Amino acid sequence: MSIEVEFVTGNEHKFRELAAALREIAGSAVKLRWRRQRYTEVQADTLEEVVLHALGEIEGEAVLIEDAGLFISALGGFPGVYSAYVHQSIGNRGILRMMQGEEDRRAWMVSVLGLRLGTGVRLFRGEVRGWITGAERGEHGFGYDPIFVPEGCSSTFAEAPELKAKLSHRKRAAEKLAEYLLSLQH
Ligand code: ITT
Repeated sequence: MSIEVEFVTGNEHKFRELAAALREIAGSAVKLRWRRQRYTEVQADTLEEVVLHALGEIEGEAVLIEDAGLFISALGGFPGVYSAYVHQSIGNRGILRMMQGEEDRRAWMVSVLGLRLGTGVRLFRGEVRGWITGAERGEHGFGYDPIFVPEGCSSTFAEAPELKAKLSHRKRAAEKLAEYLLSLQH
């Protein structure tokens, strides 16, 4: 038996990463299809609120969406829920400028996956701690990957995609999602 879920996102990188993670964890028991669609994100205080609101707007029997973000300790958690806007406007270089001279480089990336199956809604949260580099490094990945190094490592996610596949916020959220979807099939 296998369960099919539609991942609604305008970001192909997110789809590829999540599909690969689910394949690795659940094999063919979970099938992820990509519904390439942008949707409006409300401005809210948490990624969870953004996801819950968006899930209410999107049609479908088995749909999944994700809101992700980068949270920087020295900036009080900024850009956080504003991550998409900030990346579009000032980008990684803008973040690095804001962090110039800052010794506290701690940061964390968060993924909140929202699943709606029929009328039931569930959220799955994944988090990875790390720090912000002094310059952009690496060509892989997307978004903030060139400036984020996971805890205990020395490469950015953009330099080491295998590291990202193993311990990213998205991978951790995918583990919880897969566990839930597999539990429905027993
Ligand atoms: P959808 O909303 O259509 O799913 P998006 O790219 O807008 O796609 P988010 O709102 O979840 O995705 O992402 C917020 C920002 O964080 C955006 O600028 C992304 O590029 C960035 N981001 C998300 N996941 C990331 C990751 O795994 N590594 C680096 N940056 C990431």
